[in-house]
Amino acid sequence: MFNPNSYTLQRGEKRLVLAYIAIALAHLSVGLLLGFMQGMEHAGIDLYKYTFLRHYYQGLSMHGVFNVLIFTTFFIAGFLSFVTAYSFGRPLHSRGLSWTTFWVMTVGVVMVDWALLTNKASVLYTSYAPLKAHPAYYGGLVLVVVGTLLLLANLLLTYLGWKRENPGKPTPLLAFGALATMIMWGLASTGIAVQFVFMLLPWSLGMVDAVDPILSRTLFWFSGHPLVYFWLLPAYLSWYFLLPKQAGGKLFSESLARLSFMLFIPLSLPVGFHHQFLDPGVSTGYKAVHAFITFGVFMPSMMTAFTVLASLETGGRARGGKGWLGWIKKLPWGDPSFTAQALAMVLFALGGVSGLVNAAFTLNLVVHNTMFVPGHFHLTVGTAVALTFMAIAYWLVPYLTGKKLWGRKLAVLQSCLWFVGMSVMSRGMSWAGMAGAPRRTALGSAPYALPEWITAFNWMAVGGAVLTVSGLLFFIILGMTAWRGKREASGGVEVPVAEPLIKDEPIPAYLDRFRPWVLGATVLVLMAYGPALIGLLTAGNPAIRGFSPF
Ligand code: HAS
Repeated sequence: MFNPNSYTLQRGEKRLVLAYIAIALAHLSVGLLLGFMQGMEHAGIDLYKYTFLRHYYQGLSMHGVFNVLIFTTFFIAGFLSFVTAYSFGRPLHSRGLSWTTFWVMTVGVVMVDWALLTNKASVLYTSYAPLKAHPAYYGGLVLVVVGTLLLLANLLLTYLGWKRENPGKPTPLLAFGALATMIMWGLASTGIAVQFVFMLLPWSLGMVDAVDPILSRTLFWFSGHPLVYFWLLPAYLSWYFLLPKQAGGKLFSESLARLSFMLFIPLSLPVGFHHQFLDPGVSTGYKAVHAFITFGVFMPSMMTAFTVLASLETGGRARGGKGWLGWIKKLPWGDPSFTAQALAMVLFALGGVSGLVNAAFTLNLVVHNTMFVPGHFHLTVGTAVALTFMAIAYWLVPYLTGKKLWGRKLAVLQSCLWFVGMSVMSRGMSWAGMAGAPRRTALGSAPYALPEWITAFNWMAVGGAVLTVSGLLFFIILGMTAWRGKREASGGVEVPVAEPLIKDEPIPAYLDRFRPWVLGATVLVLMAYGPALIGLLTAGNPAIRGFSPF
């Protein structure tokens, strides 16, 4: 159901969203610079010696945690709080809970930052045992996850309040997308909750002597794969429910959009073993089940490709586009928020293809733990998600600050540079990976580097340099917007809520009720993980004492 409304967020609500975004972007800025240093290291130029960082692995740990854990989670918390309040036309259920959530997450981030900056948590973002970090690192990450669960509680309470007053009405689309994302994540987070609270934290505090690395990795990937959809779904929310309006068109199909979000709830979870195809201790049968379901979770993304493209076509045609492809030219390429998202989608299509390579049981043998995998995820989280969040910032920051976006043309250039830089860098990564170059390795100083890797590494360095320029431009534009942006009511922007093409399309109840999908997810998880987990728990695998790389 289309639910246009003119709810204006209160000053305090805007401040909260801005605070989340500020912390997210502060971490992204450092994360991007560290990425540049990594690219240079692979090309043989060691910049770490000019900084206070001890080594490549400290920089890599910070790069991963800052970009994919902190930037994403804080941006998502702010953005989903915003769209939920906006589309329900009311503040979130509890202001106290909203601020408590923010402070719990912020205290967590301060602990994580301290541990990383002091080289006490150089264990890379996957926190694999037997690498052991300082307890502040694990404790801080637990607080960040607790914060996301508090946010879920607040969104659910707001939803229930709205439902009581609007019986029988379908949930407004923006809030629906936010709830589906958070419900999926609420279920998914149980894996790392158990891993961190009952294994890694007591182990790093010295309360237990040793941990089972395979069990620990299995719990991590139980949450780790759905985590990528926790990053992706807010971008999908923008592509489905906001971008068509920015293109001058309509949402092609409300039912398809709802079905796609709902499918992510059961299908995101039972796929974690596709990260462990090469791990011992997990039966081939269960790995095959997870591989099969991975091809299932590919489907809602294919539905998204179809629906979003069709929605953009309605925009291009409404703007006078003719012929099979002529409508593409008519899209608003001068709008940085549109252009950034359209380019993010183009690269995401390639990210999807490389995901299929990873997911194929046999091809995974060739690419696992090689540079091919970073090639994949810089197209997905590094572009589909990060560039879309930048695009959202281009209208959301002006809306929240009441300052018009500074340097619109420069912002279009920034999006194009990101596209070019990432195309070149991820091409270099995939190429190097297929030639056997390992990932997560200080390759610049590796004596075994093969001559055939060199050209690919140079592609990575050139792409990384272009990306760094794009990142700097992004921060200059937002900084100038805050400092010199012309004051205007709501920053001169309107929240671009797209209207469905078919007005008042009847929505089947199963596309508006979360309960059956949560039940389906629980059953699937029990089937796909239950016996494998029991096997791991009872196998008596040797627990390993671990060591701290600091
Ligand atoms: Fe992945 C590893 C499989 C999606 C992130 N993935 C990773 C890692 C990360 C990551 C971070 O099966 C590394 C983890 C680590 O550190 O070890 N991934 C998949 C599959 C998908 C997938 C099948 N991944 C993502 C997303 C991520 C992400 C999304 C972040 C946001 N991934 C794997 C596997 C591994 C893996 C294995 C383990 C590898 C190993 O061995 O370690 C699918 O969900 C992808 C579906 C995507 C599509 C594309 C749809 C396209 C759309 C755009 C259409 C628009 C167009 C343009 C064409 C089907 C929606 C229109 C524009 C106009 C203007 C006209």
